[in-house]
Amino acid sequence: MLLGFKEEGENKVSGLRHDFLWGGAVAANQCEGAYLEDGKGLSTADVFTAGAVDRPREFTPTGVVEGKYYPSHDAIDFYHRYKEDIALFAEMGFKCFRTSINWARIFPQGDETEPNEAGLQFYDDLFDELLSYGIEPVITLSHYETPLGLVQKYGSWRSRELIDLFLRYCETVFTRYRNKVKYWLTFNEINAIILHPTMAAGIEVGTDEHFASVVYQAAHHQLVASAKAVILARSINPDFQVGMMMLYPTFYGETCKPEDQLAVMRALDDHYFFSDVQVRGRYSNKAQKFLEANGVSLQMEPGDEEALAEGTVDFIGLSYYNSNVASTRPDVTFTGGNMLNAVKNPYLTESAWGWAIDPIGLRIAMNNLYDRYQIPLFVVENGLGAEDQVDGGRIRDEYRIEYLRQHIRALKQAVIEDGVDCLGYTAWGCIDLVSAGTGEMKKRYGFIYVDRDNEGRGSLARLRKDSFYWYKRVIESNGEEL
Ligand code: BGP
Repeated sequence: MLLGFKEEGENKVSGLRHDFLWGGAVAANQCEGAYLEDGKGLSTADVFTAGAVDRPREFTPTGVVEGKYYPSHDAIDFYHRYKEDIALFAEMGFKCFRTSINWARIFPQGDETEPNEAGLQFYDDLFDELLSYGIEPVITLSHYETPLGLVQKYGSWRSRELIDLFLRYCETVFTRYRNKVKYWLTFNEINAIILHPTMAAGIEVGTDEHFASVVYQAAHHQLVASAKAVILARSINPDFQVGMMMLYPTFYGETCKPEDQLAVMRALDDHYFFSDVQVRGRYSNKAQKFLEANGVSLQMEPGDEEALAEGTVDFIGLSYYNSNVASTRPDVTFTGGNMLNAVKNPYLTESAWGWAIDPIGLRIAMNNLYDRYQIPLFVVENGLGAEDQVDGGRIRDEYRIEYLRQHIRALKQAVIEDGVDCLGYTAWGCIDLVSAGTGEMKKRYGFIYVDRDNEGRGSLARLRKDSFYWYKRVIESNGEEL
């Protein structure tokens, strides 16, 4: 007789790890503002205008264009208000806080030989503030914020020179914060380079260029840079834990037709392309065949393969928002999704931005990754972007609570029922911030409301939403009380 798996609660053997890292996540460019303060240079994020769900953000690589609105310039002014914000995170009981270091605060143009002390000091103060509350910083080295100087001078990650410039930056911050930061992530959603190379890597591919050759060569540079950063990190502090970070798009076949299932496999291969290198240390046979079939001949240099093999990561960070459908039909209907539009799934409801709400997809994502790689996972982004109404000072965001409740339940099932090793969970945009996809403020993810609108109006005052009190209980009970 075959024994079936039990549903949650039955024969439960254990819960989440006692040191489970509950917290929230942001990125420097989406919250800090102060875009030219204390010597900071422009980053790619500073030249993305505001857009909307039906109006793409415009990228102005020559610099800031007068008359256009760039939401990162002030964002939510975290740069000046981080103490107030961290006090609120501490009130919720955060064990960790994920943010990024904005590379252009440390090396304003990206290729200076000496770092900018004021930028380094800002992150010293920020990390000290977190540590004073016992909140562990989880730091992304590059989160969609390449210094613009590197785009203008080198063509960004098209150029191999970016590898050494990135490593100079890494060495500076690894050394400076070696006693303050333990958890590092190299590139945010490294696989997003194939979906949105401009946002992810500062690259615009011309219509006369071979898209795959440009993008996969740039990706190779990032992969080598990431591997070398891991090696460097270990030489600076062997206790560092360095992770990769990928956008995980769970795919379902539209039907049980074998061709649809093959399409699922193919769709996921696009993304495992990256994690296979970062976790296993080499391009898989399938990845090599894929490059060949697409006419890409990667320019490798001696030492690249050795670096990839040695610089494998300690854990996998993933973002998960929505699932997708693989279909072989030409006339499918599309809806929204993180970085890539998804095929509509009739079994799922969607957020106001059209992103399918699918907690089971998170359980599947975690199982797929853990079964494949057998190293710990860290869910470093998950959340619901929604418009909130302030009603007499109160924000009743039951929809957000429901989304998070269901996703945390799915995470627990992956851990408790399926045996996935998961280090922690950081809800995306724990405080309202600028949306990466659309540049809007009204697409809110936070437990903390920020009074700021799409046009940059508002007092920037912070308000606790109903979800704030809910998440506090979740953390207090280590996920038992949902
Ligand atoms: C991920 C990014 C984040 C974040 C999130 C939500 O792709 O890593 O920076 O913004 O998605 O997306 P959006 O802001 O478009 O709603």
